[in-house]
Amino acid sequence: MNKLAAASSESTRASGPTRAEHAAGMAAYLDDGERLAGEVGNRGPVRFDANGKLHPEILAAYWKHGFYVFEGVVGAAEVAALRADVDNMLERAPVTPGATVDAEGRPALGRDFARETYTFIKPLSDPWGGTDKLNGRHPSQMTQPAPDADAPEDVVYLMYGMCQSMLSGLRVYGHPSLLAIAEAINGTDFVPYNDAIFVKQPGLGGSVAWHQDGVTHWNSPDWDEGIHGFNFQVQLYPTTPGNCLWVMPGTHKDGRIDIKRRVAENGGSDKLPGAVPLICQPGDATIVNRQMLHGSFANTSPDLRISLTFGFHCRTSILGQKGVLAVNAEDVYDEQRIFDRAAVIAVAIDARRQHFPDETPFRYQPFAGLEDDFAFNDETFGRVLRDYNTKDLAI
Ligand SMILES: O=C(O)CCC(=O)C(=O)O
Repeated sequence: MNKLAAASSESTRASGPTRAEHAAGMAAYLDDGERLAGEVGNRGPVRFDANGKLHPEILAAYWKHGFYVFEGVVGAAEVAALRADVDNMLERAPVTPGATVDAEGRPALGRDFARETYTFIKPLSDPWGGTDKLNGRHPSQMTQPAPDADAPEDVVYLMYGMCQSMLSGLRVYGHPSLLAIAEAINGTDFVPYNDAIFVKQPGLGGSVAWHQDGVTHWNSPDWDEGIHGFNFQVQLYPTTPGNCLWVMPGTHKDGRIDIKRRVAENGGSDKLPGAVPLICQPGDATIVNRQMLHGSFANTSPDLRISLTFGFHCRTSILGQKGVLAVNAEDVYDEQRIFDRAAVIAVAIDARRQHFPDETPFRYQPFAGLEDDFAFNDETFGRVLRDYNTKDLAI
């Protein structure tokens, strides 16, 4: 029995322009964004220095623009395994929001997990913009095109808990290059945030209204450009200007932005000038500073996007904070809570080591010497991985 929330649809059916009208109305903006993205650059393969640390040029480029596109981080075979596991999660979703069985009549995935696995929305809708959901951090609603007549009533928007529901998801969480990037940005004692899989089906996927992710530290005397951490997105399919995440370069330095006003000053249009699309190939991984202004449009394009999204923080940003964006708002992030959630990284590294024996595993400093206690096996699945996402460290 699900203790926290039944899967219900988070939005109401949209009635804006048709899908085709929306796509046509986006075309010039998408072209402009693609051109601007080419000018900014900030992409390439991951590179390390002689000491095995992320190359300082990449780090400097990340801190300058607030994002980076790492090309070809995850290999083709691993992407294929991730796609298969994501397909399985999608097939095993409740057949309708709140149902206990999937479309085949089998028990839906995650009905015995403590935290709901799926968020459903109405096709092409914006579930959060202009609402007070998620601390009201999406103040302005995006255009909500009307879906085609044959669109389903509800579509999966997000899936949670990839480290317990997808073996390939657990393994990618322990990817040595990704963890080395996290360490370079947030220090050797970095800690996890959460994970979510964004599902943007062609002609159905909803938007994510313009927002900044962080909610806790905007007025902190210790505020800096990295205090709210960053998110990875590992892309399983090519991403295009029409379906991808858009970011406003440099805005991680700007403090809290009046998004409502920006949209108003743009004539009420969500096509904000200056933003760039994060165009990727399968296996590319992006990093986006959680203080950046970012968002994505309803997917009226013909292309599927699946983005495995997971973030990391500096330990100092988390320790002693309360769980504003967490499942339980009263949670306090003490040493034990951080240790318990960070243990997922240690188990993920071992799951990866077992699967890719020729790869050099990442050494996660907070668990150095504790590797035997956090090897991947049935016992740690129960002790560490099961319902790990009730312990997310969200700020
Ligand atoms: O991928 C998307 O469309 C939205 C991602 C996002 O908003 C986030 O990672 O904070």
